[in-house]
Amino acid sequence: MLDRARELGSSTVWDRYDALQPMCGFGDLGLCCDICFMGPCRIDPFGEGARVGACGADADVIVARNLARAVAGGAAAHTDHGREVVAVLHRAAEGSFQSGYRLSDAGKLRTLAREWGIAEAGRADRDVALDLTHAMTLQFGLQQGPLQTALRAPQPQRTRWDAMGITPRGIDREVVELLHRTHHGVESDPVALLRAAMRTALADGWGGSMLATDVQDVLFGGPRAIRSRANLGVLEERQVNLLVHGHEPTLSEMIVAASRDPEAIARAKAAGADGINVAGICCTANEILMRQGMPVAGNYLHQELALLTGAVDVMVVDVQCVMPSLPEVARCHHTRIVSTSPKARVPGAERVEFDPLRAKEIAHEIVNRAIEAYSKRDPAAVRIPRERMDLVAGFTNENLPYYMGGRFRSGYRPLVDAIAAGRIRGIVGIVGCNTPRISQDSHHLALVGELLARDVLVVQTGCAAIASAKAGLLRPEASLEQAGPGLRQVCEAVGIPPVIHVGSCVDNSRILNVCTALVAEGGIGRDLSELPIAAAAPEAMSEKAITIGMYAVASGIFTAFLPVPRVAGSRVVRRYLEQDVEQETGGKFLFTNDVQEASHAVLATLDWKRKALKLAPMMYENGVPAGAARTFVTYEPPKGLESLGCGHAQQRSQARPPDE
Ligand code: XCC
Repeated sequence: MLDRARELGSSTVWDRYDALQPMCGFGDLGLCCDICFMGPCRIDPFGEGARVGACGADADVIVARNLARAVAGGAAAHTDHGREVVAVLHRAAEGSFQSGYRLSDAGKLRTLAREWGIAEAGRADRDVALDLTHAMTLQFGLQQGPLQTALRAPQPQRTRWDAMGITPRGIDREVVELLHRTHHGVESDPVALLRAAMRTALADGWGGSMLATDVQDVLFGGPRAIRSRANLGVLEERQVNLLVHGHEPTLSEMIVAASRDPEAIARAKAAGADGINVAGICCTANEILMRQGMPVAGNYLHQELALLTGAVDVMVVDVQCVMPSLPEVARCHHTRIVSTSPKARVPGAERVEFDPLRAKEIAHEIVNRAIEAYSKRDPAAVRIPRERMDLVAGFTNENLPYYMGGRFRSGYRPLVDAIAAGRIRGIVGIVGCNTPRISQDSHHLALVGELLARDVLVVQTGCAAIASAKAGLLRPEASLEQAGPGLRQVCEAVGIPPVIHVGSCVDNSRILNVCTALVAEGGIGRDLSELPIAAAAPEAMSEKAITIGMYAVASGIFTAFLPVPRVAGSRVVRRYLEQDVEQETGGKFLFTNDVQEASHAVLATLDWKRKALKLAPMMYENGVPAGAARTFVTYEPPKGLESLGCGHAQQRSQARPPDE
């Protein structure tokens, strides 16, 4: 597809990334502060440059503040998504579900109502939904907590949060307070800032994201294991191809329904197509995959490549991870980009503004545009790569017990027994994005492959799950090809893939719920921090990724994060997040650019947790090679920005003042 881009004279994210080299070394280390307008101040605590900003902020404060702002941004994105879907369910219930939305999982609605203390027995679904969504809406403006869904966390973890003062008090409150504390001249203690960032992240993972998952299940149905396909080869040469991209399923679910309408199909046929093919990119793809089995065209770095095929008639985008370059790339062909969210306009794209009360009508309008566009497609310009892979997705914390234990032994006991007996080493959640800084999917696949071979069950969401999907790791047969002997036995016995796809990025909340259920099952840890589990974001790109990492660490989970985020400029920040925080939350980060180091550290963590729990030795000798894992983090300061190859520092030293 990159060759095709060159033929078409189009540039992609990789070209733009290359054109930006060398990137700012100060920024990369987290040492550029643009929080007030005295700056931007770029400081160089390791070399001969300024050691503090104009206000006196040193490297530790600047790095912590920048990181905390990223966490606030990520939490705002996820939790605002949660707010949106709660509002859609509420308005749908107010209008007695005339708008086209319906209650697809009344069972989950009632389970949630009981959890939230809302009367449900003998009441109509609509009334229960109204009360539940009202209570959920209040969680965003809550001032003193508790967040209802955060009460799901095991008590020992919540006790740690209380002791640290990081129990989230309200979803919006934590985002706002973090932005306040990072404003010029407020919080100057880097560790206090990092703790505040964890509190905000917890309001996302155990708050806004968890609400999003729950409400989406109620509205669109709790997922079940479902077959589908992934990669650019899911585009169909002889069908209208409508790609949905972004994050929120409120419109994309309606588009799927509209594409199945016999009248729309007849119109597509009248335009010369064989049918209508709806597929997705990024997390909107994951949402409609999980519930509807719609194919996935790719993860984050595939968004432009899909357009270059010339086979996409309409790409409809909502929020998050949508490159502003899309209309420009789409110009090579007949492809129409349609932006829809009131929060996200894309210059150069067509506009159909989403309104939940007219969702059905809007979905039909978009399908019609795709049919119209199809008739303008140039078949000679179409190049669809043949690659596409079968997959099974649709796992959740609610249905895994059934798939693991079967109808008569449904529960987490079989999984817990397999871990305790040393058949499965542990469970690792691998999540997050792609980035042009890393060859696409290479870290994901290296890490997943290494862990599977060592009997680790992998649970995935987001673009990480799509990377595995494209590589065939979401097929049950993958356990024969890639899993170690213990994991293979379990996967074969119950018929699941060795990599479990649990949904979109907000569905990381499902992973937290699985871990909580494992604690409740008993026998492999009384707290999340004791479980033989870990997390990784091997190709992190977005602010949401660091927010997810923060709530994983705050939840007691060891988390490998690659590439190193902008923390390298501060020893205090690195020492706290990679070492000291473990005393407080039970979890910690490993920041590295080396995927093998990440896999060794993850394996060593699982083995260490197993040993502490006195679990049986692993049945098969396939652990991390002795001495391979880094057991402690060293904090060698960089030797000055010049020696780091910092392009801007070099440019600065060579540059002449403007008046010369
Ligand atoms: Fe990252 Fe979350 Fe975006 Fe994919 S879509 S690039 S945030 S993994 Ni969720």
